[in-house]
Amino acid sequence: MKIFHNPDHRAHSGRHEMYRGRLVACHEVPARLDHVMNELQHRPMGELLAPPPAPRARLERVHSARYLDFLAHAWNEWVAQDPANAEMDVLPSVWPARGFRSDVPPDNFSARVGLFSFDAGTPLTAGTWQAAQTGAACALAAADAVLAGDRSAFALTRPPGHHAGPDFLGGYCFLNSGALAAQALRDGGAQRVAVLDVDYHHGNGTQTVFYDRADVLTVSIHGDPRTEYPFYLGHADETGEGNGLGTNLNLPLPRGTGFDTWLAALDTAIARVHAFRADALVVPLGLDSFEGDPISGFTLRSADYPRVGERLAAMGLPTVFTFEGGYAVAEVGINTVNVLEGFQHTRA
Ligand code: OKP
Ligand code: ZN
Repeated sequence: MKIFHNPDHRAHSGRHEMYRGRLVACHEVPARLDHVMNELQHRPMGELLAPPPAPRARLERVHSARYLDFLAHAWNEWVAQDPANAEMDVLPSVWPARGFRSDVPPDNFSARVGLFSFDAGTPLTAGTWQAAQTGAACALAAADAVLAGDRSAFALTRPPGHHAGPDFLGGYCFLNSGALAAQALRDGGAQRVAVLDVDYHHGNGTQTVFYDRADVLTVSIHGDPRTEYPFYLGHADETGEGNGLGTNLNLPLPRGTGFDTWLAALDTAIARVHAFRADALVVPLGLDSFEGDPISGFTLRSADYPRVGERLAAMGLPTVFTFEGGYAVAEVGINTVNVLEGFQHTRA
């Protein structure tokens, strides 16, 4: 499979995230992707390519113009407020909860940061926009490869994407790679696209992008939001709305869930994708279901991941993978390539 990697990913390197009332070191670090690249040197899975730039119009298929403008200018605005800000990351501290207006973007910069975000754990840095744009380009290039006839392609990029919505960042995510890939597949001629999100955390951004649409099925297997991030979405009773009623499936599982139960959920997810008669598949591939993940609660082992790839390959659909979470940094390369290897050696 072609692997579109993000040569600009290092430009996004957060200094800190808010956690239990303090600023702590970021989990979502450049070394994560370096470990995957390194493992791919030992176990090549396909051609490693840099993507062509992403036209703004393709980003606007998923994200609002005012959100993209905000991201493009946020760092300059932040530093313009005070040159000393260049030594700090942007984090929000005020948000419009229910009853507040979100249709009038405030002139005040901090207030605008809050308007376009949902947590204080997603630092925006000098290089975030560049890294995010090239990451989106990876997702689009992977979708284009599949549209051109490739069986599969991998958008190997960070920051991740699946928590980012039409006009908000959060959960370490800025532009939604999986949603951009799914939309690109639709725009390129796929009639029905399924997104099967296997990251430990609910793919709230992707769900929100497609919630009222019948042409894209969104399925997510994740830690139960009653106890797990992102907390406010991802319950089993969220099934879609309007035209999209019946085209969202959430499979929340309790902390401590092991591979057998997880695999049964994957089979449920796969059955739904088949029932939907999808003609292309997007897999937001998070490796934070791993037992050693420092911020997650499932207990999958490295040896389980090839079987995940096998199951996905057996679906027989043109498939775009996007790299999402996975914070056991030393193992994330092995676990990622294990999935790809299982996929590669299996035919439908
Ligand atoms: C992003 B992805 C830990 C608190 C949780 C947000 C987790 C985002 C996960 N300090 N912070 O889905 O892997
Ligand atoms: Zn995650």
